[in-house]
Amino acid sequence: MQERKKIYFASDFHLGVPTYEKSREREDRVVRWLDFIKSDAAEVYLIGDIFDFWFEYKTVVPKGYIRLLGKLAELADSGIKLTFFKGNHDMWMFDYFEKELGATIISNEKIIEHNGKRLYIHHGDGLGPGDSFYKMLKNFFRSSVCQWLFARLHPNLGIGIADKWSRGSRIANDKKEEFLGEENEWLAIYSKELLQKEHFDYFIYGHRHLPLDIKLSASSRYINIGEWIHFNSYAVFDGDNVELKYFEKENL
Ligand SMILES: [Mn+2]
Repeated sequence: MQERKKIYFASDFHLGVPTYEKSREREDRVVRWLDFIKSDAAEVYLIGDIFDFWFEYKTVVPKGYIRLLGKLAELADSGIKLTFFKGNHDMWMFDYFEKELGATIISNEKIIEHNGKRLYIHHGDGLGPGDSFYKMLKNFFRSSVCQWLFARLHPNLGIGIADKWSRGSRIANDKKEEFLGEENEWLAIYSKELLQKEHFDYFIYGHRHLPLDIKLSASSRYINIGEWIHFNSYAVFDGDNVELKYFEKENL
């Protein structure tokens, strides 16, 4: 077997929308991707919006996603380390994946260092200039009061409301994002600000739903890992370089 040394990054599968069938197709693709990478993966980072909606009650989790969860369990049991980031769609992950998959759950950013390379990783929501309404909403949704109140609703009602809401999102309606020019890419702006204070070789985000690889300085790049409705895009770090890649591009 090949030596396991790579770190893989993917996000924004948005499983659950727009229909069960479409979501299953995507879930099957993600499972094929996990099979494809498992022989040389040391770690897999799922950096948010894996589920279009997720909420964990004390004793109940949402139905579905059984193939993905089974495959992740297989990888975890074979020694691959899993890290989940909370996205804006699935911020209500608590300890289920920690308990079942031995995964680490990250709420905000995570900085990793390998071979002298520094990587800054974040889902990408609520960063950079503007968007103060969203930032406020995010604080409220993440508050224990809000979570406690939501958990008091019967799951059929709570998840029912959430499903209705998420079906209105751009991604659920098959909208492809467009590049706005480097000067308008807020995550590039935010990354450049961070670079003033400390060095990072790579910034890796999701959330933008657009695969991007932008040079920020002579030794820093901003990689956005896109989404899996139109792109099947992911990134891989081999200990030296981060590369943006596409899975089963011929089927898109
Ligand atoms: Mn997303």
